[in-house]
Amino acid sequence: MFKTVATTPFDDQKPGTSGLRKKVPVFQQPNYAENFIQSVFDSLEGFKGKTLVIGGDGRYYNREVVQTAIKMAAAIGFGRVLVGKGGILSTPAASNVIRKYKAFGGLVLSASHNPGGPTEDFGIKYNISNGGPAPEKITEAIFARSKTITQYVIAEAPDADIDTIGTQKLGDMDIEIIDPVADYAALMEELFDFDAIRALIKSGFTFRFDSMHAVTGPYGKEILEHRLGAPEGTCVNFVPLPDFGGHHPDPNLVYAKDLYDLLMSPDGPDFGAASDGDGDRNLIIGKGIFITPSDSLAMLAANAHLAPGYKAGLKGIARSMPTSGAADRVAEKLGIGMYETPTGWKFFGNLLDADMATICGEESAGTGSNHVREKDGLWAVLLWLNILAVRRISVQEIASEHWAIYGRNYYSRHDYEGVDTAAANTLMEDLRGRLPALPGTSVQGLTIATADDFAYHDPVDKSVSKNQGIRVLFEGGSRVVFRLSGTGTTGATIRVYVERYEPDPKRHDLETQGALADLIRAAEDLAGIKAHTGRDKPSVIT
Ligand code: VG1
Ligand code: CO
Repeated sequence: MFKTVATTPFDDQKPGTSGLRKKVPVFQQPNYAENFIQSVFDSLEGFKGKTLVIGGDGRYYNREVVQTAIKMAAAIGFGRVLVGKGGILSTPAASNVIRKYKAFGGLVLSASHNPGGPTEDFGIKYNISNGGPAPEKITEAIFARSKTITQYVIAEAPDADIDTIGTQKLGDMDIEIIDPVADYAALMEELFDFDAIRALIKSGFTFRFDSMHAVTGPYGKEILEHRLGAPEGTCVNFVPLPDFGGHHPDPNLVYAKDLYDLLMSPDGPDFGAASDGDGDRNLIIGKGIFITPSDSLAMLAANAHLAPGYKAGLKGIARSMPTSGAADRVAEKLGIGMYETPTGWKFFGNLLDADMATICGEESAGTGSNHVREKDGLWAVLLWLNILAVRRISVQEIASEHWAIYGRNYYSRHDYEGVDTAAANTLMEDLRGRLPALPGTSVQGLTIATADDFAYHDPVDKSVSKNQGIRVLFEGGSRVVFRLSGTGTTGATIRVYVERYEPDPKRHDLETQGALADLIRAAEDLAGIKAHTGRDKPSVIT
């Protein structure tokens, strides 16, 4: 019942920041998904008879690749696959299932916040037994294997019934179809004070959770409306669609503008949140105030002890390098460790496993903790709700109080999307070449203190990851960071991260772009974005 199929390598199967992401038609080429999945299996050892978790965000082509993965897992010798019903598992839910059922690993099918549909994006990511994304050592092995692969093995069998909960057999392998929401919801009930949140809602507190027609729809409905008693209508866009209704399922101020506008209107709700395609990102907006993800990380860390799951306090905080330094000040005050990692959740795994960090975050709307090994959108929403339920003050008040204590890190990211790849590479190369000469010079009246290309030395496994983003630090603590995205599928995306620290409470209510204007000009002067790319403004500002 198993067959061996001869194949030839594709040269473009290098996993990026978070797995392999390509346009659907690329994945639909004969053997393309099979080659990558076989390359994953060929890079692993000791999985015979063990469990593999399979699930995805429900985007176009999800069901087809779920079937392929099941048949290949059977052929290669896994003993059991756990598959989310309908092929659905949010990324954090998949991480939880891997951990809870002590699986060997998991295949998470998603292109996250990228659009979906027949001509849009699809992706495959492998997660290891701790529930987290495979570290670089494994992704490099997968890429190396994909370049030499000559065959793959697959079961010749009808498709499994992935829409009925229960167990089926494929050869010796068990296929267990599980409820995608139940285990995750149970974990959230352990971490958070559902009674307190219920009481908050009963008291008249109103909020909206926007799933952007992506995977958190059923999770939000079950947890927020059914278990916490939020009125129907709290969850919007909660029916997952294979093309996300034609939108970018990216919870930022551009793609979740409706939510933002609602929260800025005087008769809007008290709190608004959204999540992305695969459910690992979060957008947090209070009435009249957007909380940047970097600030959200800092505010959650400062208040996390108010939730039952974190009442013992935090061991440490970790953030990606481009994320603002707001959380660093919280760590300093709490007297706990602070770790700065490259972009991408895979770098947090070791710190979480070693119990050096409890909460982690990225400026790209990713926050999470040691409860799983992925960032977790709904978790962040629930932690905010738990804090609001205990403190009974507004989001605005939490933010103002936080800035008064710690100072404010004004922060913004400017993305130049779909730029010519060669031009983007030249821009980075040019800038890299000029780094040694920058310290001591001035740009837009700002004196450069240091300039480097970030390299990470993992304190746990001692691995080194180089070229993780160019950072230019100015005297006084402001900085600009430049890096190329590793998740896009069309051309290159240049990300420019801009940050200014403002200790003076009298200057905590400035408009963000204005507060950063000289740094934004400095970034242009330093990198020559217009000269290299022809773009005179970013395509997305977050
Ligand atoms: C982006 C974000 C990064 C995040 C990654 C995956 O990567 O910047 O912080 O971890 O997406 O998130 P890049 O390389 O494009 O900057 V998700 O929600 O797309 O899995
Ligand atoms: Co995501």
